Amino acid sequence: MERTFIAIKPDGVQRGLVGEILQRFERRGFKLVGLKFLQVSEALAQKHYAEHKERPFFGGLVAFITSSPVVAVVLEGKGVVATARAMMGVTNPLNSPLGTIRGDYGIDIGRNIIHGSDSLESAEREIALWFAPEELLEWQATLGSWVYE
Ligand code: D4T
Repeated sequence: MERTFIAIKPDGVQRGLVGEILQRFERRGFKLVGLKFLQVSEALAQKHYAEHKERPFFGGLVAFITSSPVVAVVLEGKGVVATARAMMGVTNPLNSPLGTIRGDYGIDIGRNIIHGSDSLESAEREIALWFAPEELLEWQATLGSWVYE
């Protein structure tokens, strides 16, 4: 089954949106397989955002993600990579439709509340970066047959 990596960024945590955001994914039917609350190190932030190393906003991005705790999540389910991105909205919250997480709660691009892997390859890389294998739980969700036919 497909897996994705989600991070509720410092602004999402500080604004008390952790429960609300996790609830949206749970209610959609996606299964939690990893969940932790952490202070992101400079090294992890730099690796996570490595693709943006040359961009002018890179320094600010690393400073922001390390500024206050983050909730790291691995979700599992059919089509979860693309669907989680659709539920988040687009990078700039002001351009995100109402009903999406960024569209409902954000304004500025540098305070866009949540990160989600943008492809299966990114998901695999990010899950390995943020979680040790033993932190990902294999468990049977008994509601599964009420979510999948
Ligand atoms: P993340 O990676 O946080 O899920 O965001 P996206 O996948 O939607 O967008 P991204 O990788 O292009 O940007 C990463 C991160 O950088 C911030 N950002 C982005 C910024 O502060 N200024 C900018 O001009 C851009 C393009 C927001 C998200």
